[in-house]
Amino acid sequence: MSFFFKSLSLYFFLTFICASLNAQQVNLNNLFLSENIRFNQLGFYPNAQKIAVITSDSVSKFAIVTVKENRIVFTGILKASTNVALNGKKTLIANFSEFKMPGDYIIYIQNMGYSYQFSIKNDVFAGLAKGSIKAFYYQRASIALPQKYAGQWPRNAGHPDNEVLIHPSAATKEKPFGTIISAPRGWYDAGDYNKYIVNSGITTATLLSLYEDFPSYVKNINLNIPESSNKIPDELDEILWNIRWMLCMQDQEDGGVYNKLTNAFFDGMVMPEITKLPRYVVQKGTSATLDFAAVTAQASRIFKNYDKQLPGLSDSCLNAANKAWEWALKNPNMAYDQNLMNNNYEPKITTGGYGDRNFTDEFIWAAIELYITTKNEKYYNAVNILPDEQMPLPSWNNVRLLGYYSLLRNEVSLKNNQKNDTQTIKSRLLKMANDFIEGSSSTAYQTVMGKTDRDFGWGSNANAANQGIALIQAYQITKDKKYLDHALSNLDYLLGRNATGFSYITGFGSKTPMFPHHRPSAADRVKEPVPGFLVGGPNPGKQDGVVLPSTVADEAYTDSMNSYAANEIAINWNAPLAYLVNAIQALQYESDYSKN
Ligand code: 9MR
Ligand code: 9MR
Repeated sequence: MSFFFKSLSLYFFLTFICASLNAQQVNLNNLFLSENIRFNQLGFYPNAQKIAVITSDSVSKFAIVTVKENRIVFTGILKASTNVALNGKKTLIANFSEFKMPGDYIIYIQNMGYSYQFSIKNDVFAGLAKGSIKAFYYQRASIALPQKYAGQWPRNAGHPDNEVLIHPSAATKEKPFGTIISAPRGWYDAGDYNKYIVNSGITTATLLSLYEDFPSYVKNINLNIPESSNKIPDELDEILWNIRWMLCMQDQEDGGVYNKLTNAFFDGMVMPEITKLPRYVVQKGTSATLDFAAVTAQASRIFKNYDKQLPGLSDSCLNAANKAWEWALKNPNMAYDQNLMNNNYEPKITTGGYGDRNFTDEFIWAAIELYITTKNEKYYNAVNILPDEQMPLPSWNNVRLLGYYSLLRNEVSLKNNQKNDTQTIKSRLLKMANDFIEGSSSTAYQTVMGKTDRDFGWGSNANAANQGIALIQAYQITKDKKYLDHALSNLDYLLGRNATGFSYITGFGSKTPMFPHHRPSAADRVKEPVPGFLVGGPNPGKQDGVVLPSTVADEAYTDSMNSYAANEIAINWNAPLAYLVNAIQALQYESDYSKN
């Protein structure tokens, strides 16, 4: 055949292909964006489950359409959910897991409109994985954030905290009321500028655990923070900012730890450097002291690997942990009751309480961490590690599982006595994970989060993340992929597959919170809020008195600055988000979600 004929046939062949594809193009010009199409707004790994949920019942088919040429590349039938959502209505499910081609797409639904854009690619959560940890840098007290690291959100230093008053509730013979101590650094707790040991405990431990579970992955995370060029992983550098503060919160005299470093009352919605109110450390407590012991014990074994770069730090942490433990044995029941304290002392303190009355879980956690680090069984034997069969999801006032997770991740180094307990914990954890999974694919949003309205209270989004962490622990001990799939379903929830259609993380997604209850974001005059923060999320409690668009539990959310009960940010909510998204990123190749 001559060259001419060859080209001619190629020409006809191409025309034929183009014609048939052209026929599958959609004209989006007269159509609208529809917020009724709910899915993970960042997107999907090529081989992972891909689900969108449609909050309507009058449509029947969906198509996946390329962003560039509006070409239809996949079509499917919508299926009604088996069960109704918390609002009593069924949803329609678009499952396009079979479609695996990397690219940028929208979902198109005839008679409805098109969705926000999303990507299918390897590493699809890389930006969020970093951003969720970088958020902690933005929470740093006592240091300026220059543009070089803070990008669009630079600010001056606030709260040096090098002259902090001993509050009368914390006075001792050696340190009477008015004594000045120095306790700089640390992360601001949340939308407010105070620093609370109890909440720092679970936060710091969750971030340390990310490192302990995935060290080689975490070592490669570059956060662009002032310490990025040293020889320590950036995540650990960021954690150190808080640990160095925590260490200052221990009274060297007796080992007890102050509950918090705080103003007497909340600041206005101003930048950190504006507020010059006196700062106090208040009353020591059993929760604070045991949480401190657990974190410093865990930190001690992790930083042991960096003894050269941080001489003495690991040993100091362990000494501090042991002294705290001894204090708690002598003071096993010192609750932080802010109202009671305010009856007895001036000035009255009205900032966050984090008051806890039950210390069983804190004793379990601290005993386990000290035991794992030292291998000294006196810690382990001092408490009943398995007092009952309960497996309460971690929260600031319930930290038992933090200890259990540590036992599982350090199992190889345990003695036989503890190995029996570890077996028991394993089977209870799997039961917990199976309970989470059960029925979740019959629900309206096909996520583990939100099966019942009990999932929704102050900081409900952190529940979703902590359920995800429990499922990842189940995956780690079984390598059964269903656990990881369901952990991912909760990340899908947080990023948009939910009853409000918000991706609940500032700066990550198409419809994200613009007005979080976060003082720097409110006061910095930058339009976009500081990025990488998980807001508290749906909470029908309305403790802030702000009117919500709905009383249905999973719809009880508003993107309003005044809504601190649904739209504040907090370090103990960001840490489980950071764990969840980074763990999934770390596991994407071994689980085959992504392929090299
Ligand atoms: O800003 C405070 C927020 O961080 C707390 O979570 C919340 C509940 O303790 O309180 C917020 O402060 C408010 C205070 O309680 C009442 N007056 C208005 C304050 C700012 O909105
Ligand atoms: O997260 C805390 C939540 O569980 C409590 O119900 C609530 C009221 O005590 O306080 C929340 O924590 C806030 C803390 O007290 C002050 N800083 C902001 C925290 C997040 O809203």
